[in-house]
Amino acid sequence: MIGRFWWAAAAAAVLGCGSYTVPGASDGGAYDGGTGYLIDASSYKFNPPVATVEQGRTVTWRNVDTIDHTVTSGSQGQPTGLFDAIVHPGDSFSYTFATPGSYPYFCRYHYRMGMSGTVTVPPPYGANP
Ligand SMILES: [Cu+2]
Repeated sequence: MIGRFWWAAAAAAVLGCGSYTVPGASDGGAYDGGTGYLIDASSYKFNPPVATVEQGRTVTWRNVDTIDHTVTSGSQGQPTGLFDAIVHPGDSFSYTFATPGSYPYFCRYHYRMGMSGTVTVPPPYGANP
């Protein structure tokens, strides 16, 4: 009974009413007013470095820095080939996450300095894990 109630509460929180109150909203990131989620690249960091977004959301990485960065899927300098973009200062790169999963990414130039992050897309409510 307790477990059942918890899931009902979680579903209500995810579905919400009107404005989105998904877990991603509390991790320092921001929705762009539409269906997108924003991550800023600056000072050799992605902010927020850990983001949780709903399936089907588009994440836009903005380079708000004065130097080039890349948004490259993979980790530890090993690209997976899912996405890989050089983003110049003032530019942005967007990717739509259609499939649940954990998506680590890094900057090719600065990953050794810790410039990396992860986008997590939880399975939709009701799906079998
Ligand atoms: Cu970089």
